[in-house]
Amino acid sequence: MSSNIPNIIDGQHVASLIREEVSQDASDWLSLGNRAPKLQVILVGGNQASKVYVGAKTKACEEVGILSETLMLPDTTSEKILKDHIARFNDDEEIDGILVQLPLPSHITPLAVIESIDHRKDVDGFHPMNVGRLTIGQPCYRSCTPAGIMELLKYYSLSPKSKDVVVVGASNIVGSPAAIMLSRENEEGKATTTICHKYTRDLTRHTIGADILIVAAGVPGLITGPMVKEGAIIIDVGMNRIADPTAQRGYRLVGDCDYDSVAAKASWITPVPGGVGPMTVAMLMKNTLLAAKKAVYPA
Ligand code: L34
Repeated sequence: MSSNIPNIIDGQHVASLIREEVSQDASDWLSLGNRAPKLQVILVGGNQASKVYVGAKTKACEEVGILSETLMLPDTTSEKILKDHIARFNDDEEIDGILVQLPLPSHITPLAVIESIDHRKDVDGFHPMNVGRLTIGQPCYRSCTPAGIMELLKYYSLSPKSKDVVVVGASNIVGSPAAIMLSRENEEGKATTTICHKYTRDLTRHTIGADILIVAAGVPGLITGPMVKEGAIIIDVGMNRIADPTAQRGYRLVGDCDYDSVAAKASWITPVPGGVGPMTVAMLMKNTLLAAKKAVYPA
Protein backbone atom coordinates (compact mmCIF):
# COMPACT_ATOMS: atom_id res chain seq x y z
CA MET A 1 0.00 0.00 0.00
CA SER A 2 1.22 3.48 -0.88
CA SER A 3 1.16 6.17 1.79
CA ASN A 4 0.81 9.00 -0.74
CA ILE A 5 -1.43 11.82 0.45
CA PRO A 6 -2.67 13.95 -2.45
CA ASN A 7 -3.31 17.69 -2.37
CA ILE A 8 -7.01 18.47 -2.25
CA ILE A 9 -8.51 20.71 -4.92
CA ASP A 10 -11.00 22.60 -2.77
CA GLY A 11 -13.88 23.61 -5.03
CA GLN A 12 -15.95 24.86 -2.12
CA HIS A 13 -13.22 27.36 -1.26
CA VAL A 14 -12.47 28.54 -4.80
CA ALA A 15 -16.20 28.82 -5.54
CA SER A 16 -16.70 31.05 -2.50
CA LEU A 17 -13.87 33.35 -3.70
CA ILE A 18 -15.55 33.61 -7.11
CA ARG A 19 -18.93 34.36 -5.55
CA GLU A 20 -17.31 37.14 -3.49
CA GLU A 21 -15.75 38.61 -6.62
CA VAL A 22 -19.10 38.48 -8.49
CA SER A 23 -20.82 40.01 -5.48
CA GLN A 24 -18.42 42.97 -5.53
CA ASP A 25 -18.70 43.38 -9.32
CA ALA A 26 -22.50 43.23 -9.14
CA SER A 27 -22.62 45.91 -6.46
CA ASP A 28 -20.27 48.13 -8.53
CA TRP A 29 -22.57 47.57 -11.51
CA LEU A 30 -25.58 48.63 -9.43
CA SER A 31 -23.85 51.72 -8.07
CA LEU A 32 -23.32 52.86 -11.67
CA GLY A 33 -27.10 53.17 -11.86
CA ASN A 34 -27.83 49.83 -13.57
CA ARG A 35 -30.61 47.47 -12.53
CA ALA A 36 -29.73 44.19 -10.79
CA PRO A 37 -28.85 41.22 -13.04
CA LYS A 38 -31.63 38.65 -13.36
CA LEU A 39 -31.52 34.92 -14.01
CA GLN A 40 -34.63 33.04 -15.15
CA VAL A 41 -34.49 29.33 -14.32
CA ILE A 42 -36.89 26.76 -15.77
CA LEU A 43 -37.30 23.42 -14.06
CA VAL A 44 -39.44 20.81 -15.80
CA GLY A 45 -40.59 17.85 -13.72
CA GLY A 46 -39.68 16.62 -10.28
CA ASN A 47 -36.13 15.23 -10.62
CA GLN A 48 -34.82 15.31 -7.05
CA ALA A 49 -31.18 16.03 -7.94
CA SER A 50 -32.27 18.85 -10.27
CA LYS A 51 -34.18 20.43 -7.39
CA VAL A 52 -31.04 20.35 -5.23
CA TYR A 53 -28.90 21.90 -8.00
CA VAL A 54 -31.47 24.59 -8.81
CA GLY A 55 -31.76 25.30 -5.09
CA ALA A 56 -27.98 25.83 -4.92
CA LYS A 57 -28.16 28.21 -7.89
CA THR A 58 -31.01 30.24 -6.38
CA LYS A 59 -29.17 30.53 -3.08
CA ALA A 60 -25.98 31.66 -4.81
CA CYS A 61 -27.92 34.29 -6.76
CA GLU A 62 -29.28 35.73 -3.50
CA GLU A 63 -25.81 35.75 -2.00
CA VAL A 64 -24.18 37.68 -4.87
CA GLY A 65 -26.97 40.14 -5.63
CA ILE A 66 -28.49 38.52 -8.72
CA LEU A 67 -32.29 38.38 -8.92
CA SER A 68 -33.62 34.97 -9.81
CA GLU A 69 -36.96 33.47 -10.61
CA THR A 70 -37.71 29.77 -11.07
CA LEU A 71 -40.56 28.61 -13.29
CA MET A 72 -41.58 25.10 -12.22
CA LEU A 73 -43.40 23.15 -14.91
CA PRO A 74 -44.96 19.68 -14.64
CA ASP A 75 -43.46 16.54 -16.22
CA THR A 76 -46.26 16.55 -18.77
CA THR A 77 -45.31 19.96 -20.23
CA SER A 78 -45.12 19.85 -24.03
CA GLU A 79 -42.08 21.04 -25.94
CA LYS A 80 -44.28 23.71 -27.51
CA ILE A 81 -45.37 25.14 -24.16
CA LEU A 82 -41.79 25.13 -22.89
CA LYS A 83 -40.60 26.98 -26.00
CA ASP A 84 -43.44 29.50 -25.63
CA HIS A 85 -42.20 30.33 -22.13
CA ILE A 86 -38.65 30.68 -23.45
CA ALA A 87 -39.82 33.01 -26.25
CA ARG A 88 -41.45 35.20 -23.61
CA PHE A 89 -38.24 35.27 -21.53
CA ASN A 90 -36.14 35.99 -24.64
CA ASP A 91 -38.24 39.14 -25.20
CA ASP A 92 -38.22 40.25 -21.56
CA GLU A 93 -35.61 43.00 -21.23
CA GLU A 94 -35.43 42.56 -17.47
CA ILE A 95 -34.11 39.01 -17.89
CA ASP A 96 -30.38 38.66 -18.59
CA GLY A 97 -29.87 34.91 -18.38
CA ILE A 98 -32.11 31.91 -19.12
CA LEU A 99 -31.32 28.43 -17.82
CA VAL A 100 -33.34 25.30 -18.55
CA GLN A 101 -32.20 22.70 -16.03
CA LEU A 102 -31.34 19.33 -17.60
CA PRO A 103 -32.31 16.53 -17.89
CA LEU A 104 -35.70 17.20 -19.49
CA PRO A 105 -38.52 14.60 -19.64
CA SER A 106 -37.88 12.13 -22.48
CA HIS A 107 -40.67 13.45 -24.75
CA ILE A 108 -38.79 16.75 -25.08
CA THR A 109 -35.77 17.17 -27.39
CA PRO A 110 -33.18 19.07 -25.36
CA LEU A 111 -31.34 20.55 -28.37
CA ALA A 112 -34.58 21.99 -29.80
CA VAL A 113 -35.21 23.70 -26.48
CA ILE A 114 -31.64 24.96 -26.10
CA GLU A 115 -31.68 26.35 -29.66
CA SER A 116 -34.82 28.32 -28.86
CA ILE A 117 -32.98 30.28 -26.14
CA ASP A 118 -31.55 33.61 -27.35
CA HIS A 119 -27.81 32.80 -27.46
CA ARG A 120 -27.14 36.19 -25.84
CA LYS A 121 -29.04 34.95 -22.75
CA ASP A 122 -27.62 31.40 -22.83
CA VAL A 123 -25.64 31.61 -19.58
CA ASP A 124 -25.25 27.81 -19.61
CA GLY A 125 -23.23 28.06 -22.82
CA PHE A 126 -25.14 25.17 -24.40
CA HIS A 127 -26.49 26.96 -27.51
CA PRO A 128 -24.76 25.92 -30.77
CA MET A 129 -23.72 29.58 -31.27
CA ASN A 130 -21.80 29.51 -28.00
CA VAL A 131 -20.41 26.02 -28.53
CA GLY A 132 -19.31 26.96 -32.05
CA ARG A 133 -17.65 30.14 -30.87
CA LEU A 134 -15.88 28.25 -28.08
CA THR A 135 -14.53 25.83 -30.68
CA ILE A 136 -12.99 28.63 -32.77
CA GLY A 137 -11.76 30.68 -29.83
CA GLN A 138 -14.28 33.53 -30.02
CA PRO A 139 -15.90 35.29 -27.04
CA CYS A 140 -18.87 33.24 -25.83
CA TYR A 141 -20.64 31.90 -22.77
CA ARG A 142 -18.75 28.83 -21.63
CA SER A 143 -20.43 25.79 -20.14
CA CYS A 144 -20.21 26.29 -16.37
CA THR A 145 -18.76 22.93 -15.30
CA PRO A 146 -15.77 22.84 -17.67
CA ALA A 147 -15.21 26.58 -17.13
CA GLY A 148 -15.14 25.81 -13.39
CA ILE A 149 -12.54 23.08 -13.97
CA MET A 150 -10.35 25.60 -15.83
CA GLU A 151 -10.65 27.99 -12.86
CA LEU A 152 -9.60 25.26 -10.45
CA LEU A 153 -6.52 24.40 -12.52
CA LYS A 154 -5.62 28.11 -12.69
CA TYR A 155 -6.14 28.72 -8.97
CA TYR A 156 -3.79 25.88 -8.00
CA SER A 157 -1.28 26.78 -10.78
CA LEU A 158 -1.75 23.41 -12.46
CA SER A 159 -1.01 24.46 -16.03
CA PRO A 160 -2.26 22.09 -18.73
CA LYS A 161 0.34 23.40 -21.21
CA SER A 162 2.03 20.47 -23.00
CA LYS A 163 0.46 17.99 -20.56
CA ASP A 164 -1.31 14.84 -21.67
CA VAL A 165 -4.94 15.30 -20.67
CA VAL A 166 -7.48 12.49 -20.86
CA VAL A 167 -11.17 13.30 -20.64
CA VAL A 168 -13.46 10.35 -19.90
CA GLY A 169 -17.00 11.14 -21.06
CA ALA A 170 -17.98 13.03 -24.21
CA SER A 171 -21.13 14.87 -23.13
CA ASN A 172 -22.11 18.22 -24.64
CA ILE A 173 -22.21 19.72 -21.15
CA VAL A 174 -18.86 18.64 -19.72
CA GLY A 175 -16.54 16.25 -21.56
CA SER A 176 -16.62 17.74 -25.03
CA PRO A 177 -16.30 21.44 -24.04
CA ALA A 178 -13.63 20.55 -21.42
CA ALA A 179 -11.56 18.87 -24.13
CA ILE A 180 -11.98 21.88 -26.42
CA MET A 181 -10.95 24.38 -23.73
CA LEU A 182 -7.90 22.34 -22.78
CA SER A 183 -6.67 21.90 -26.34
CA ARG A 184 -6.98 25.53 -27.54
CA GLU A 185 -3.78 27.47 -28.07
CA ASN A 186 -4.27 30.04 -25.32
CA GLU A 187 -3.18 30.80 -21.75
CA GLU A 188 -5.30 28.07 -20.16
CA GLY A 189 -4.97 25.41 -22.86
CA LYS A 190 -2.19 23.92 -24.98
CA ALA A 191 -2.75 20.40 -23.67
CA THR A 192 -2.65 17.25 -25.77
CA THR A 193 -6.15 15.96 -25.25
CA THR A 194 -7.76 12.55 -25.65
CA ILE A 195 -11.50 11.98 -25.30
CA CYS A 196 -12.60 8.54 -24.13
CA HIS A 197 -16.19 7.31 -24.02
CA LYS A 198 -18.30 4.17 -23.76
CA TYR A 199 -16.95 2.90 -27.08
CA THR A 200 -13.32 3.18 -26.00
CA ARG A 201 -11.76 -0.27 -26.44
CA ASP A 202 -9.20 -0.21 -23.65
CA LEU A 203 -9.84 2.64 -21.21
CA THR A 204 -6.82 1.94 -19.01
CA ARG A 205 -4.45 2.16 -21.99
CA HIS A 206 -5.48 5.84 -22.23
CA THR A 207 -6.04 6.84 -18.59
CA ILE A 208 -2.71 5.41 -17.43
CA GLY A 209 -0.88 8.00 -19.54
CA ALA A 210 -2.82 11.01 -18.27
CA ASP A 211 -1.02 13.83 -16.46
CA ILE A 212 -4.47 15.33 -15.93
CA LEU A 213 -7.46 12.97 -15.85
CA ILE A 214 -10.93 14.46 -16.08
CA VAL A 215 -13.72 11.99 -15.41
CA ALA A 216 -17.27 12.90 -16.37
CA ALA A 217 -18.90 9.60 -17.27
CA GLY A 218 -21.60 9.28 -14.61
CA VAL A 219 -20.43 5.81 -13.64
CA PRO A 220 -19.59 5.40 -9.94
CA GLY A 221 -16.23 3.76 -9.34
CA LEU A 222 -15.33 3.67 -13.06
CA ILE A 223 -11.75 4.78 -12.43
CA THR A 224 -9.63 2.79 -9.97
CA GLY A 225 -6.05 3.18 -8.73
CA PRO A 226 -4.43 0.78 -11.24
CA MET A 227 -5.84 2.88 -14.13
CA VAL A 228 -4.06 6.05 -12.96
CA LYS A 229 -0.48 7.26 -13.37
CA GLU A 230 1.58 8.01 -10.28
CA GLY A 231 1.39 11.78 -9.59
CA ALA A 232 -1.62 12.43 -11.85
CA ILE A 233 -4.02 15.32 -11.32
CA ILE A 234 -7.56 13.97 -10.95
CA ILE A 235 -10.69 15.99 -11.67
CA ASP A 236 -13.75 13.92 -10.74
CA VAL A 237 -16.94 15.40 -12.17
CA GLY A 238 -19.13 12.43 -11.22
CA MET A 239 -22.13 13.17 -9.01
CA ASN A 240 -23.71 9.80 -8.23
CA ARG A 241 -26.23 9.10 -5.47
CA ILE A 242 -25.61 5.82 -3.71
CA ALA A 243 -28.31 4.48 -1.37
CA ASP A 244 -27.01 4.61 2.20
CA PRO A 245 -29.48 4.01 5.05
CA THR A 246 -26.94 5.36 7.58
CA ALA A 247 -26.84 8.75 5.80
CA GLN A 248 -29.24 11.50 6.85
CA ARG A 249 -30.71 11.93 3.34
CA GLY A 250 -30.78 8.18 2.70
CA TYR A 251 -27.97 8.41 0.14
CA ARG A 252 -24.43 9.60 -0.19
CA LEU A 253 -22.66 11.24 -3.12
CA VAL A 254 -19.76 9.55 -4.86
CA GLY A 255 -17.80 10.53 -7.93
CA ASP A 256 -16.73 8.41 -10.88
CA CYS A 257 -13.45 7.55 -9.17
CA ASP A 258 -12.87 4.96 -6.49
CA TYR A 259 -11.57 7.71 -4.22
CA ASP A 260 -9.22 5.83 -1.90
CA SER A 261 -7.34 3.82 -4.53
CA VAL A 262 -7.12 6.79 -6.94
CA ALA A 263 -6.07 9.24 -4.18
CA ALA A 264 -3.27 6.85 -3.24
CA LYS A 265 -1.59 7.65 -6.57
CA ALA A 266 -2.71 11.22 -7.31
CA SER A 267 -0.74 14.42 -6.69
CA TRP A 268 -3.98 16.46 -6.69
CA ILE A 269 -7.61 15.38 -6.54
CA THR A 270 -11.09 16.90 -6.34
CA PRO A 271 -13.37 15.54 -3.61
CA VAL A 272 -17.04 14.68 -4.23
CA PRO A 273 -18.92 16.60 -2.94
CA GLY A 274 -17.02 19.88 -2.59
CA GLY A 275 -15.00 19.68 -5.81
CA VAL A 276 -16.37 20.56 -9.21
CA GLY A 277 -20.06 20.88 -8.16
CA PRO A 278 -19.81 24.22 -6.33
CA MET A 279 -17.70 25.61 -9.19
CA THR A 280 -20.54 24.95 -11.65
CA VAL A 281 -22.78 27.18 -9.58
CA ALA A 282 -20.14 29.91 -9.13
CA MET A 283 -19.40 30.07 -12.87
CA LEU A 284 -23.12 30.47 -13.56
CA MET A 285 -23.05 33.58 -11.37
CA LYS A 286 -20.12 34.88 -13.39
CA ASN A 287 -21.88 34.22 -16.71
CA THR A 288 -25.09 35.89 -15.52
CA LEU A 289 -23.23 39.04 -14.55
CA LEU A 290 -21.49 39.03 -17.97
CA ALA A 291 -24.94 38.75 -19.56
CA ALA A 292 -26.27 41.72 -17.57
CA LYS A 293 -23.26 43.76 -18.66
CA LYS A 294 -23.65 42.55 -22.27
CA ALA A 295 -19.93 41.86 -22.07
CA VAL A 296 -19.89 38.85 -24.41
CA TYR A 297 -22.36 40.12 -27.02
CA PRO A 298 -22.38 43.93 -26.94
CA ALA A 299 -25.76 45.40 -27.85
N1 L34 B 1 -29.02 23.43 -17.71
N2 L34 B 1 -28.50 21.59 -16.43
C1 L34 B 1 -28.20 22.83 -16.85
N3 L34 B 1 -27.07 23.48 -16.45
C2 L34 B 1 -26.23 22.88 -15.58
O1 L34 B 1 -25.09 23.50 -15.22
C3 L34 B 1 -26.53 21.62 -15.08
N4 L34 B 1 -25.74 20.97 -14.14
C4 L34 B 1 -25.59 19.52 -14.22
C5 L34 B 1 -27.02 18.92 -14.31
N5 L34 B 1 -27.91 19.69 -15.16
C6 L34 B 1 -27.67 20.97 -15.54
C7 L34 B 1 -25.66 21.36 -12.85
O2 L34 B 1 -26.04 22.44 -12.44
C8 L34 B 1 -24.91 19.20 -12.90
N6 L34 B 1 -25.07 20.40 -12.09
C9 L34 B 1 -24.67 20.51 -10.74
C10 L34 B 1 -24.84 21.68 -10.02
C11 L34 B 1 -24.45 21.78 -8.69
C12 L34 B 1 -23.89 20.71 -8.05
C13 L34 B 1 -23.72 19.54 -8.75
C14 L34 B 1 -24.11 19.44 -10.08
C15 L34 B 1 -23.52 20.84 -6.60
O3 L34 B 1 -23.73 21.87 -6.00
N7 L34 B 1 -22.94 19.77 -6.00
C16 L34 B 1 -22.57 19.75 -4.60
C17 L34 B 1 -23.39 18.72 -3.84
C18 L34 B 1 -24.85 18.83 -4.08
C19 L34 B 1 -25.66 17.78 -3.33
O4 L34 B 1 -25.57 17.77 -2.09
O5 L34 B 1 -26.35 16.95 -3.97
C20 L34 B 1 -21.09 19.39 -4.51
O6 L34 B 1 -20.47 19.72 -3.49
O7 L34 B 1 -20.57 18.75 -5.42
